[in-house]
Amino acid sequence: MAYKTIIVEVDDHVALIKLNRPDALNALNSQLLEELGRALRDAEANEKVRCIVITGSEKAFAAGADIKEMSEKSFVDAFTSDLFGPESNAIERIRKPIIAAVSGYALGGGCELAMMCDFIIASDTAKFGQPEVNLGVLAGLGGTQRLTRFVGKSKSMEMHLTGRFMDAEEAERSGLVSRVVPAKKLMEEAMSAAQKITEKSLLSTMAVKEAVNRSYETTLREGTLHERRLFHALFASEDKAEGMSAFLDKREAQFRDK
Ligand code: CO8
Repeated sequence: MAYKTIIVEVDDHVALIKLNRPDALNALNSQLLEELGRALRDAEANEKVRCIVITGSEKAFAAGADIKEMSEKSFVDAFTSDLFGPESNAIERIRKPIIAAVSGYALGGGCELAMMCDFIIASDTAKFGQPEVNLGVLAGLGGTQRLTRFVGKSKSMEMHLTGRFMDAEEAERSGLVSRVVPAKKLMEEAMSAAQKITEKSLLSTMAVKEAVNRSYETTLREGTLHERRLFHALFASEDKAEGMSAFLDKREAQFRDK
């Protein structure tokens, strides 16, 4: 289906979603968010797709929610339409692994979108920030919650209260991104990580995503129990038998997601 604000390519079991509003530094307007949600749902439903990569341009992953569009909304509009609620739920519901490949600005909703992905690979030009305070508001897509879990209270508070940007080196040091790569190699590295994920059993990678995300929602005891039950459940899969036999036979496993 045709998209106007994103470009979607599916190749080698990876769905690559490129945010594409170059004139507005990929600001997230309602059309882009609707199209992104649709593309994610399509990728989730497409049996060929085993991993998703979301990226932007060299200059901007996304410079936040579209300020022009938001400026026209009242409290009543935002509250009654639950502004950004459905979009946020649509991304959270995706069970296949999602990588954010971030170059340039990832600000406000852009930083929050990157944090909603399962991990972030950043180019050395990346800049993260939650500058909503400069607009008289605050983060609205989970930024106060997720950034705090990633980097701790002190740094999160400072970022949200002052609106300052964090460069890629600081983002890696603080645990916001999994690693930093040279800008020219960003897509190669992100696609290579995605490719590695596609070679695993989808049953395992979906279980990993579910279990790691559970660590944010529950106690250590409940989280480890949940992990163990998923571990036990995978013993019922053909892929568990194949993975373990392949190791013992000293050959590559051929997973079939069964
Ligand atoms: N919304 C709309 N348009 C934008 C946005 C934005 N967030 N960011 C940049 N643009 C537009 C500019 O208006 C400009 O358009 P034009 O050429 O027509 O004037 C074009 O993109 C290029 O931008 P600049 O000329 O400003 O480029 P610079 O290189 O000088 O500056 C910056 C780059 C520093 C990124 C600057 O553009 C900037 O500060 N942007 C705003 C960043 C910001 O405040 N983001 C937070 C927005 S609020 C938010 O995200 C709330 C989250 C709530 C949930 C979101 C769910 C999706």
